Amino acid sequence: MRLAIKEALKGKANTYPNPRVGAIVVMDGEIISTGYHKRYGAPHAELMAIKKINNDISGATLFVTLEPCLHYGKTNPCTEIINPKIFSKVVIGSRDPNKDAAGGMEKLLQKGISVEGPICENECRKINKRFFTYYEKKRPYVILKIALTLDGFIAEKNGTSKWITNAKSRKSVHTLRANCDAILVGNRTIEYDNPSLTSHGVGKDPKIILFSQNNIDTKTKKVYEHNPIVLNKGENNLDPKKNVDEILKHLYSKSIQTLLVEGGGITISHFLKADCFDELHVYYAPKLLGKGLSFFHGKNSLEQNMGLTLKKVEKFDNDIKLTYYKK
Ligand code: AOF
Ligand code: ZN
Repeated sequence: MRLAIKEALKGKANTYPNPRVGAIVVMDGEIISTGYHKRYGAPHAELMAIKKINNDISGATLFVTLEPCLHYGKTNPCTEIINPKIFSKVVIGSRDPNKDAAGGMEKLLQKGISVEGPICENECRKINKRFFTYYEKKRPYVILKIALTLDGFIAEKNGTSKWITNAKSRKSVHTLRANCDAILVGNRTIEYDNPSLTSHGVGKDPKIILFSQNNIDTKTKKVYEHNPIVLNKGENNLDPKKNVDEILKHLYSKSIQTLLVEGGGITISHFLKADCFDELHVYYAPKLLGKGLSFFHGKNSLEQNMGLTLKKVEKFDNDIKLTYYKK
């Protein structure tokens, strides 16, 4: 199964919003074929591995990182191509959380194939974190991104924030945007910064979501060229948890699998206070302000454990980026 995971990883970010899936065919203890899902809309991993084997064999085992699908989607169900004359066993790494496609395990049993697993489940789930979060929690996978001076400010007191981080850091943000379905900011960010919120040609542009405290009259701003969705805080204004839950429910219904929250402090703080996010990306630039707009508007104590694990440290010339995962 670990080799099947290695296969799956070859799909990189190209399979998104579909999962990365790998498959391996074993016969008499030897690997006779491998396959992976190459890109969104392309044949599934199972077909990629099965099409390369000789149809005269029998008693083979198929290892696949995700339960084979049972639905007619962009391809025929994978359960249809797993022939009991060839395969006596299928070992799966994880069950499919997508209700439209799930149920392959039972179907294979009905066909007289023995099914084992899930095995290496944590590893198999880890390679598709966004996919599992979206289908299981029924909300987008949430990434919070913030750019800070060394003394922890997101802007000067008057709102000026151009630029805290350097061009290389900002380029990496454009790549991050291209890998997210939607980007959410508060109306102050629109007023102060007038950002485009696009991927600047790196890849596809995320859908823009404006989180508004009251009605905003910023129609002259760049984001309005991109048909943004405007969400009003409404009556949940004072309750971050309710507010965030409502936003995420709405975005789930719009099939947004990954949401990038880019600030400012009030909007990011809503997600931090609601304790509802999956990753926190912090850029630090070697600048000091002394006084400025702060990042977090809550009142935590040092005893508070935010449940963050440092996953990556990157360097962009003199800036650094810290990536934390939330438990
Ligand atoms: C994949 N690749 O290797 C496997 C998948 O959009 P469709 O019709 O290609 O179906 C996508 C669903 O099929 C996906 O969400 C997952 O539930 C299931 N299995 N998908 O893209 C694969 N095995
Ligand atoms: Zn399939």
